[in-house]
Parts: sequence; C-alpha cells; structure tokens
Amino acid sequence: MHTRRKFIAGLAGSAAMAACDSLPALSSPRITASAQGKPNIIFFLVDDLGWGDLGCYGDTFHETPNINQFAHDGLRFTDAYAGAPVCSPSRACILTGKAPARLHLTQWIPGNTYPNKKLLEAPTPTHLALDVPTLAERLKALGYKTGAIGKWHLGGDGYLPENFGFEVNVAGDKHGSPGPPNHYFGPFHYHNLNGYTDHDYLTDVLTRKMDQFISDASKQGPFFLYMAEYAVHIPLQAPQTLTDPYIAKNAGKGEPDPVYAAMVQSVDTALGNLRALLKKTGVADNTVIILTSDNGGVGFQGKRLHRIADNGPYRAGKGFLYEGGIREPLIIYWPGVTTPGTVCDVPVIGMDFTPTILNLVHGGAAPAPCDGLDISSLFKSPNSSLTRDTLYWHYPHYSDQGGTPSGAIREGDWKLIEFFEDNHVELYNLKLDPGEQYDFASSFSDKALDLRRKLQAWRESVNARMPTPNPNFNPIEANVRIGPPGCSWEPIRNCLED
Ligand SMILES: [Ca+2]
Repeated sequence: MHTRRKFIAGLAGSAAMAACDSLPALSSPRITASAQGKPNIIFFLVDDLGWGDLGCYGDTFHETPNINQFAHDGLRFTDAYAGAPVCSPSRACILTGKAPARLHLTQWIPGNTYPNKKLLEAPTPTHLALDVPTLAERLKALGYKTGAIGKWHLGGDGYLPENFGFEVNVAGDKHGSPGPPNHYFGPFHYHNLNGYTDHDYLTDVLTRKMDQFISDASKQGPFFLYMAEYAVHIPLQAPQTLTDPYIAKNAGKGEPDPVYAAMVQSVDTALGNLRALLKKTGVADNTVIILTSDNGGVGFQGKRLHRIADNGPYRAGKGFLYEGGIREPLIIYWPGVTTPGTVCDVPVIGMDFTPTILNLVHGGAAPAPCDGLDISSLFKSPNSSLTRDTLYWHYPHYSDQGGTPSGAIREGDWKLIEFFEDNHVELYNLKLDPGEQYDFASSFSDKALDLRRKLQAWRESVNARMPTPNPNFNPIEANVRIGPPGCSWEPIRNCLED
C-alpha cells in the first residue's frame, strides 16, 4: 500500500491564506415565521476515523481535548454504526435515511474492478440518484440555510451537493480523498475551492470556510451544515508543527503513527474552532452538533503491518463487516436536551440520522421507505431502548483493504456475517467477545440459522443486489484490480479514493 508522507514545515493554522475564492452567496435572507426558533444542525463527519481514535473512546496517544470536552458536554454512543464499511454508501444513508442496499449504492464511487475474483461484484451506480429525497432538501424546504463543506463523494458534475438541496457547497465533488498534486496542502482543485499555497492545510482551510458559512447563515435563520472533513483519510499528511510532538511522544518507534495522530488532532482543533465560533455568534445554545465517522479506520499500512487508526478492541477495519469496519464514534450535543457526560450503548446506525434530525426540527417523517429510526428518545433517556431488534449491512463487493462480498446482521449481542464467496457464516457474541475472535456458528447453529434467515429476508425486502459467479475466476491472479478512469496508479497502491 502506498502512502506518501509529506512533511511541510511551516504554520498551517496561522499561515497567510491566499483568498482565492469565496463562498457562494446565500439566497434570500428572509426568515420564515415557521423557521424561527428551530435549532441549527451541524453534522460533523470525519472520514475513516477509528472507533478508538479519540481520547474519550480510550486512545492514549492522540491529543483530542476538544472532542473529549464535547463528549463531556454531550451524549456519547458506544454502539453506533456506519451503514456501510466504505465512504460513499455510508454517506448516502446518512443523507437519505435509506439503506445502501435499497439505494443499490453499496460501494465507494466509482470503485475498482477485480476481473479475476471468485465473484463478480453487484452493480452499483456512480452517483446518488437525483430522485432520492435528501435530508438537505427537506430542511431547505423548512426554511433552513443549507451548506455542505468538505468531502461529498456521492457523484461528480450534475450530482453535487447543490443538486441535492444544499445552497452552499465548498470542496464537495467527486473526490473521495484529497487530490493531487499536494493532497492535503494547496494548491487545491475542488468544486468552489481552488488555489492556495503549499502552506495551506486543507483541514484548516475548511475550518475557515465553515466559520464563514456559520457567520453568514446564523444571521439569516436556522441553518444545516454538513461539515464533512476530508481528514483523516489517507494519504497521511500533516503540518510538521503538528507532527513533531508525536514523533517525540513515541520516541522514534514509529507507532502509533505520528502523522495520523497529527491529522486526528487537526480535526479536534476544527471542532474546537467550531464550538468557539458558535459561542461567539451567540447561537451555541440553539445548535445541535452530531459528530461521527463514515466507516472504520484503516487498520494497517503496507506489509510492515504498521498501525494507522485505532479501532479499539474491534476486529479489522475499513472495508470489512467485522466491527472494526463499521463501529463508529458518535457524540451528540444538544444544549438543554442531552445530559452532559452521558453514555448510550443502544445500537444505532447511519440511516437513523435523517429521521432523527427531521423529528427534532419538527420536520415530519422521513421520506418513505426509511430504513432508520428516530433515535431522539435516547437523547434524554440514554438507558431506554428503541423499537428495533436488528441492524443489517450489505456489502456485495471486494474492498481494497481485503474485505470480501458479505452481509451482516446484529440482533442483541449476536452478530452474524455471511460471506458470499463460499456461503459460510460466522457468528459472534459481541458482549462476550467484542473482538470477534470466537466463531459460534457451529456450536449455536440454531441461532446462526435464525439470523441467516432474517438477513436473507431483509435483503429480499430491500431488493438488494447480489454478486454473481465469475466465469473467469482465476485464483492465481485474483488480486489483480483495475482502477477507474482517471485514477492515478502506483505499483503497490491503487486509487486513493475509496
Ligand atoms: Ca470513509
């Protein structure tokens, strides 16, 4: 796996910024009567953050004081899940309330092709369908100013945030990771974000754009900000000033990764800046902040098995349906509603955000069919339960990290994963064995059969697409992969978009 590190000396946060572009103007500043008093909503999405990457989730290396404070002030979930183990489908379900399997959007866009694997992957689109109602469209109709800043990864031209209800879009386009030539450093080449210099660090630039949006929008009424950081997705790049303390901290051992740690800290700083700005603008007490990630952290880098992300006690990482690929940090803060310092262990999933946010703004039910639940009852009563016994995942693809076509179901403490290549199942008890090390499929065969039937019935109910046998299956050449057009190839590391 290729990861090019770039250490650029200089100040990122305070570097002189070339003002190469500005935010598109918001539309009419009129505030509708129905919109007054509604809370602002900020969805703060980190990319590829591991469950255990934050101090408040047990990490002892990364410095995340702002997020730790945020968890101290809000409600932290232990059993929150992404709807998919890779970027695009996970983001699609957050913004629509629909399962990736139902959308048929189950792989990162545009994905790689594996011509020699045992299975041919299920077909998946290169963009979110325009006729799928989105959370942003609903909030906009309710009088919200809607902004998307950062990574989009749900399609290119014609399928950008502004095509799905966002009035402002900064840097949201086809990119699934920071693009060349300098990736996290300028000059940038994104939709509505161009120029800058190699002293400008993308995370910090996006923070300034976030500040600008909030400063403008908060004067006009309630706002919805989808703040999707490109960090902490590879390539690993951070300002030298952020990285140096971590190099000293691990005394040259190289693990945990000092650059990755610096990237995590950069996101922590962004959240700190966000909260400070909300206070400064006087809207902090009427703003809901939701912080989570879109899939598990990247487990290892290259053949040296050099650890990148910290997925806590969970097995594997991004690209797998083991817990490390789908279990996410989730912290929600709603002043006056969530109780400071509370923890919730009720399982929740990406599809829950759309119905939950619509409920808390009195926006009606999520567009049907909705595969999520309104979880806002947990805000005040984190020890209560939801009217749901099962969660489902469907990933009929090969991941660049080594995952194979599979599906999964969680019911209570039980978790079953069905592997489509050979149809074997693995059954785990997450309470006894959170690391999924002990497969109970044989010893609890009745439970395995029951969960498998439920998983299959659910797939039929959402019309999930399945992989098919590959007539050209070649086990010797099985790992050959063909990247999408325009993908920059490296000998041992393919496209960085996933
Ligand atoms: Ca991701």
